[in-house]
Amino acid sequence: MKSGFVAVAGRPNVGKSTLVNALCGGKVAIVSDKPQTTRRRIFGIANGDGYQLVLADLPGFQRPRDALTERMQRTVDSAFEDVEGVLFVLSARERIGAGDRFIAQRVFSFGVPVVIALNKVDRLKPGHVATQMDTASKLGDFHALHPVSAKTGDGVAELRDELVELLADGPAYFPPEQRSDLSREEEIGELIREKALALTREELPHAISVEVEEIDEKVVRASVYVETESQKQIVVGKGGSIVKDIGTRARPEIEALVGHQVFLELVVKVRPRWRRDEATLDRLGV
Ligand SMILES: Nc1nc2c(ncn2[C@@H]2O[C@H](COP(=O)(O)OP(=O)(O)OP(=O)(O)O)[C@@H](O)[C@H]2O)c(=O)[nH]1
Ligand SMILES: [Mg+2]
Repeated sequence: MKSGFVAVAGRPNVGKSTLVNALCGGKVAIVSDKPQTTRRRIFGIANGDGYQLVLADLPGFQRPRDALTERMQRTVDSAFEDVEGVLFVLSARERIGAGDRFIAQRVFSFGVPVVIALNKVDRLKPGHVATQMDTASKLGDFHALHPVSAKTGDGVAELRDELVELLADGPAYFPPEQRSDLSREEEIGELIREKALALTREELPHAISVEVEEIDEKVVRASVYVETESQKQIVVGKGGSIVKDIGTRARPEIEALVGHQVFLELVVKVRPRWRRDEATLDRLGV
């Protein structure tokens, strides 16, 4: 049996979580088109013939602005101990620049193999991909470089094989049926947050958090927190239309998770400055 941990590093929004999901063959982490979607470390578990690869999906590297983002960056800073390697994710759709070089300085200093995934190569011209691969290859002394599309799955199997090569003899850390280290409540809270992120824009997505209060046979009760009354009005929507939409989108995925129909009760609440409140952040597990 081969096993071990690989940390997933990169700028916000490059597709780290989408790639972790693709590598694990199912949804582990939520995804959105807004940066700073991932707020805490999530282990995504990929089991295969004679191996267990545990991917540590992480928030993107960022400059902290408040207690929330400070904690997120601390999570990133402490995630590279005891890993067999680092998966350094870049977006081929953006200029590879100072932000990536800053992260490269860190990840190439840990003394473990760095595998670069040049993500989002779907629908890019081969010449452009080649140029981006050339730029990526100059970031540091990488172990391997894979062009991939987490979205279409192109190159993902080859990347997985590469990461499995880094594993050492060891035990399975998680039971084979387990796909992540999130609790049921956390998984459901994240699904609801994903739908709320999809329906909001600009600063609002960053001000949203979700807490699941109760899960029983028939009912899931959860609160969607924002920081101000005007944000609440937006998330509730005209006649409750937005919060209803969040629920409609989240419910099928929650039902697939728990294996039966549920009634989803969502309430939007204001909790001023929760992003700066350590007790709230403790409760959210960030
Ligand atoms: N075209 C394309 N889009 C992708 C690909 N992978 C991810 N995306 C999109 O990129 C956006 C960000 O994806 P995430 O997986 O949330 O990115 P992340 O790096 O985890 O972001 P943070 O958690 O905020 O740091 C989403 O809109 C994804 O759909 C890809 O291979 N191709
Ligand atoms: Mg993410």
